[in-house]
Amino acid sequence: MLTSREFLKTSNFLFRSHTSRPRVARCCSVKVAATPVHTGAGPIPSSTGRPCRLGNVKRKTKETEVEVTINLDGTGVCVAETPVGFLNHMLDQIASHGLFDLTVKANGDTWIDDHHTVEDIALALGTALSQALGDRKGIHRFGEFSAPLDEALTHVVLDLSGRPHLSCNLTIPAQRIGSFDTELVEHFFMSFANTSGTTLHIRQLAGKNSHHIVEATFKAFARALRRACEYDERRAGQIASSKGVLTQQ
Ligand SMILES: [Mn+2]
Repeated sequence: MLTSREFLKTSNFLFRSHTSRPRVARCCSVKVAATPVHTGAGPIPSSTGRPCRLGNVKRKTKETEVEVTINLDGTGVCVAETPVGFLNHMLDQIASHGLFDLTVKANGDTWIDDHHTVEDIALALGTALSQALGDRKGIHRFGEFSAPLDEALTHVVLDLSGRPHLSCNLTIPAQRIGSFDTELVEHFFMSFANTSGTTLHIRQLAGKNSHHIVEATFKAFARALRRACEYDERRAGQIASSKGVLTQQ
Protein backbone atom coordinates (compact mmCIF):
# COMPACT_ATOMS: atom_id res chain seq x y z
CA MET A 1 0.00 0.00 0.00
CA LEU A 2 1.50 3.33 -1.07
CA THR A 3 1.49 6.29 1.26
CA SER A 4 -0.17 9.41 -0.12
CA ARG A 5 3.28 10.89 -0.58
CA GLU A 6 4.53 7.88 -2.55
CA PHE A 7 1.34 7.85 -4.62
CA LEU A 8 1.73 11.51 -5.52
CA LYS A 9 5.38 11.00 -6.45
CA THR A 10 4.71 8.00 -8.68
CA SER A 11 1.88 9.96 -10.35
CA ASN A 12 4.30 12.72 -11.36
CA PHE A 13 2.92 15.18 -8.86
CA LEU A 14 5.33 17.64 -7.37
CA PHE A 15 5.25 16.96 -3.63
CA ARG A 16 6.40 19.65 -1.25
CA SER A 17 6.36 18.59 2.36
CA HIS A 18 7.94 21.76 3.65
CA THR A 19 6.80 25.29 3.09
CA SER A 20 8.00 28.55 4.54
CA ARG A 21 4.57 30.12 4.27
CA PRO A 22 3.07 31.13 7.60
CA ARG A 23 0.30 29.06 9.20
CA VAL A 24 0.51 26.16 6.71
CA ALA A 25 3.78 24.63 7.86
CA ARG A 26 2.18 21.23 8.54
CA CYS A 27 0.08 21.13 5.39
CA CYS A 28 0.74 19.26 2.18
CA SER A 29 0.85 21.44 -0.92
CA VAL A 30 -0.05 19.81 -4.24
CA LYS A 31 0.48 21.55 -7.58
CA VAL A 32 -1.02 20.05 -10.70
CA ALA A 33 1.16 20.76 -13.73
CA ALA A 34 0.16 20.31 -17.36
CA THR A 35 3.77 19.75 -18.39
CA PRO A 36 4.95 16.22 -17.55
CA VAL A 37 7.78 15.97 -15.03
CA HIS A 38 11.06 15.54 -16.89
CA THR A 39 12.66 12.19 -16.14
CA GLY A 40 15.95 13.03 -17.85
CA ALA A 41 15.26 10.70 -20.81
CA GLY A 42 15.65 13.09 -23.74
CA PRO A 43 14.18 16.53 -24.32
CA ILE A 44 10.62 17.36 -23.28
CA PRO A 45 8.44 17.78 -26.38
CA SER A 46 6.41 20.99 -26.42
CA SER A 47 3.13 21.92 -28.11
CA THR A 48 5.24 23.38 -30.96
CA GLY A 49 6.65 19.91 -31.71
CA ARG A 50 10.15 21.15 -30.93
CA PRO A 51 12.04 20.42 -27.72
CA CYS A 52 11.14 22.75 -24.85
CA ARG A 53 13.59 25.57 -24.35
CA LEU A 54 14.81 25.42 -20.76
CA GLY A 55 16.96 27.59 -18.54
CA ASN A 56 18.16 26.94 -15.01
CA VAL A 57 20.22 29.35 -12.93
CA LYS A 58 21.47 29.11 -9.38
CA ARG A 59 22.88 32.26 -7.88
CA LYS A 60 24.36 32.49 -4.40
CA THR A 61 25.92 35.49 -2.71
CA LYS A 62 26.30 36.65 0.89
CA GLU A 63 23.02 38.52 0.41
CA THR A 64 20.78 36.05 -1.39
CA GLU A 65 20.33 32.51 -2.68
CA VAL A 66 18.20 32.19 -5.80
CA GLU A 67 17.24 29.38 -8.16
CA VAL A 68 15.22 30.05 -11.31
CA THR A 69 14.00 27.45 -13.77
CA ILE A 70 12.11 28.51 -16.88
CA ASN A 71 10.50 26.59 -19.73
CA LEU A 72 9.70 29.02 -22.54
CA ASP A 73 7.37 26.49 -24.15
CA GLY A 74 5.32 25.80 -21.07
CA THR A 75 1.71 26.22 -20.10
CA GLY A 76 1.88 28.97 -17.48
CA VAL A 77 2.63 26.94 -14.35
CA CYS A 78 4.30 29.04 -11.66
CA VAL A 79 5.94 27.97 -8.42
CA ALA A 80 7.14 31.15 -6.72
CA GLU A 81 8.59 30.62 -3.28
CA THR A 82 10.29 33.82 -2.27
CA PRO A 83 10.00 35.87 0.92
CA VAL A 84 8.57 38.79 -1.10
CA GLY A 85 4.84 38.13 -1.36
CA PHE A 86 4.01 40.84 -3.88
CA LEU A 87 6.84 39.69 -6.15
CA ASN A 88 5.47 36.11 -6.04
CA HIS A 89 2.19 37.54 -7.34
CA MET A 90 4.04 39.34 -10.17
CA LEU A 91 6.10 36.23 -11.08
CA ASP A 92 2.78 34.43 -11.39
CA GLN A 93 1.69 37.10 -13.91
CA ILE A 94 4.85 36.51 -15.97
CA ALA A 95 4.26 32.75 -16.05
CA SER A 96 0.53 32.71 -16.65
CA HIS A 97 0.39 35.49 -19.27
CA GLY A 98 3.70 34.52 -20.90
CA LEU A 99 2.76 30.81 -20.95
CA PHE A 100 6.11 30.05 -19.36
CA ASP A 101 6.59 27.37 -16.73
CA LEU A 102 8.49 29.21 -14.06
CA THR A 103 9.94 28.07 -10.75
CA VAL A 104 11.58 30.66 -8.53
CA LYS A 105 12.96 29.72 -5.13
CA ALA A 106 14.76 32.39 -3.18
CA ASN A 107 15.93 33.46 0.23
CA GLY A 108 17.60 36.73 1.02
CA ASP A 109 18.46 39.38 3.55
CA THR A 110 14.91 40.71 3.73
CA TRP A 111 15.54 41.75 7.33
CA ILE A 112 17.35 44.69 5.70
CA ASP A 113 14.76 45.22 2.96
CA ASP A 114 13.62 43.44 -0.22
CA HIS A 115 16.15 45.17 -2.48
CA HIS A 116 18.82 42.47 -2.86
CA THR A 117 16.30 39.66 -3.12
CA VAL A 118 14.19 41.34 -5.83
CA GLU A 119 17.26 42.44 -7.77
CA ASP A 120 18.94 39.02 -7.67
CA ILE A 121 15.76 37.20 -8.70
CA ALA A 122 15.48 39.52 -11.72
CA LEU A 123 19.17 38.97 -12.59
CA ALA A 124 18.73 35.19 -12.38
CA LEU A 125 15.49 35.32 -14.39
CA GLY A 126 17.24 37.27 -17.14
CA THR A 127 20.15 34.84 -17.22
CA ALA A 128 17.78 31.84 -17.30
CA LEU A 129 15.80 33.39 -20.15
CA SER A 130 18.97 34.05 -22.15
CA GLN A 131 20.14 30.49 -21.51
CA ALA A 132 16.78 29.08 -22.67
CA LEU A 133 16.83 31.22 -25.83
CA GLY A 134 20.30 29.98 -26.79
CA ASP A 135 21.37 31.50 -30.12
CA ARG A 136 17.88 33.06 -30.52
CA LYS A 137 17.39 31.42 -33.92
CA GLY A 138 13.92 31.55 -35.45
CA ILE A 139 12.22 33.68 -32.80
CA HIS A 140 10.11 36.78 -33.44
CA ARG A 141 12.65 38.80 -31.42
CA PHE A 142 10.30 41.80 -31.03
CA GLY A 143 7.20 41.85 -28.86
CA GLU A 144 4.76 44.47 -27.67
CA PHE A 145 1.56 44.51 -25.71
CA SER A 146 -0.72 46.97 -23.98
CA ALA A 147 -2.48 45.58 -20.92
CA PRO A 148 -5.23 47.27 -18.95
CA LEU A 149 -6.18 46.54 -15.38
CA ASP A 150 -9.27 48.58 -14.60
CA GLU A 151 -8.19 52.24 -14.85
CA ALA A 152 -4.49 51.36 -15.37
CA LEU A 153 -2.99 50.82 -18.83
CA THR A 154 0.65 50.03 -19.62
CA HIS A 155 2.35 49.58 -22.98
CA VAL A 156 5.48 47.40 -23.12
CA VAL A 157 7.73 47.10 -26.17
CA LEU A 158 10.76 44.83 -26.11
CA ASP A 159 13.49 43.51 -28.36
CA LEU A 160 15.54 40.41 -27.51
CA SER A 161 18.41 42.12 -29.26
CA GLY A 162 21.24 41.19 -26.91
CA ARG A 163 21.49 44.92 -26.09
CA PRO A 164 20.45 45.72 -22.51
CA HIS A 165 18.44 48.91 -22.17
CA LEU A 166 15.52 50.08 -20.05
CA SER A 167 13.31 53.12 -20.54
CA CYS A 168 10.58 53.22 -17.93
CA ASN A 169 8.18 56.07 -17.19
CA LEU A 170 6.07 54.44 -14.48
CA THR A 171 4.63 56.90 -11.99
CA ILE A 172 3.49 54.83 -9.05
CA PRO A 173 1.75 57.04 -6.48
CA ALA A 174 2.26 54.85 -3.39
CA GLN A 175 5.74 54.25 -2.04
CA ARG A 176 4.65 50.82 -0.87
CA ILE A 177 2.19 48.14 -1.96
CA GLY A 178 1.71 46.15 1.24
CA SER A 179 5.31 45.95 2.41
CA PHE A 180 6.70 46.03 -1.15
CA ASP A 181 8.76 49.10 -2.05
CA THR A 182 7.43 50.27 -5.45
CA GLU A 183 10.86 51.69 -6.35
CA LEU A 184 11.91 48.07 -6.88
CA VAL A 185 9.62 47.64 -9.90
CA GLU A 186 11.90 49.65 -12.18
CA HIS A 187 14.96 48.04 -10.58
CA PHE A 188 13.52 44.58 -11.33
CA PHE A 189 13.12 45.41 -15.02
CA MET A 190 16.54 47.04 -15.22
CA SER A 191 18.21 43.97 -13.71
CA PHE A 192 16.25 41.65 -16.02
CA ALA A 193 17.21 43.71 -19.10
CA ASN A 194 20.88 43.64 -18.13
CA THR A 195 21.28 39.86 -17.89
CA SER A 196 18.78 38.84 -20.58
CA GLY A 197 20.11 41.24 -23.20
CA THR A 198 16.72 42.87 -23.71
CA THR A 199 15.88 46.35 -24.93
CA LEU A 200 12.83 47.17 -22.86
CA HIS A 201 10.50 50.16 -23.02
CA ILE A 202 7.72 50.56 -20.49
CA ARG A 203 5.15 53.33 -20.92
CA GLN A 204 2.40 53.93 -18.44
CA LEU A 205 -0.56 55.31 -20.40
CA ALA A 206 -3.04 55.55 -17.51
CA GLY A 207 -3.53 54.54 -13.89
CA LYS A 208 -4.16 55.77 -10.39
CA ASN A 209 -4.05 52.68 -8.20
CA SER A 210 -0.47 51.53 -7.52
CA HIS A 211 -1.30 47.80 -7.43
CA HIS A 212 -3.20 48.11 -10.73
CA ILE A 213 -0.37 50.04 -12.41
CA VAL A 214 2.28 47.49 -11.45
CA GLU A 215 0.15 44.45 -12.25
CA ALA A 216 -0.83 45.85 -15.67
CA THR A 217 2.88 46.40 -16.34
CA PHE A 218 3.83 42.81 -15.51
CA LYS A 219 0.93 41.48 -17.61
CA ALA A 220 1.96 43.58 -20.62
CA PHE A 221 5.59 42.55 -20.11
CA ALA A 222 4.62 38.86 -20.00
CA ARG A 223 2.57 39.04 -23.21
CA ALA A 224 5.24 41.03 -25.04
CA LEU A 225 7.94 38.59 -23.91
CA ARG A 226 5.83 35.60 -24.96
CA ARG A 227 5.49 36.98 -28.48
CA ALA A 228 9.20 37.85 -28.75
CA CYS A 229 10.24 34.34 -27.60
CA GLU A 230 7.82 32.46 -29.83
CA TYR A 231 8.97 31.02 -33.14
CA ASP A 232 8.27 32.99 -36.30
CA GLU A 233 7.35 30.22 -38.74
CA ARG A 234 8.24 32.38 -41.77
CA ARG A 235 11.70 32.94 -40.28
CA ALA A 236 12.41 29.20 -40.74
CA GLY A 237 15.04 28.95 -38.01
CA GLN A 238 17.09 31.93 -39.15
CA ILE A 239 18.31 34.65 -36.80
CA ALA A 240 16.09 37.75 -37.06
CA SER A 241 18.99 40.15 -37.52
CA SER A 242 20.64 41.71 -40.56
CA LYS A 243 23.84 41.46 -38.54
CA GLY A 244 23.32 37.72 -38.06
CA VAL A 245 23.75 37.79 -34.26
CA LEU A 246 21.35 38.44 -31.38
CA THR A 247 23.50 37.39 -28.48
CA GLN A 248 25.88 39.46 -26.43
CA GLN A 249 29.42 39.00 -27.66
MN1 LIG B 1 20.54 47.40 -6.57
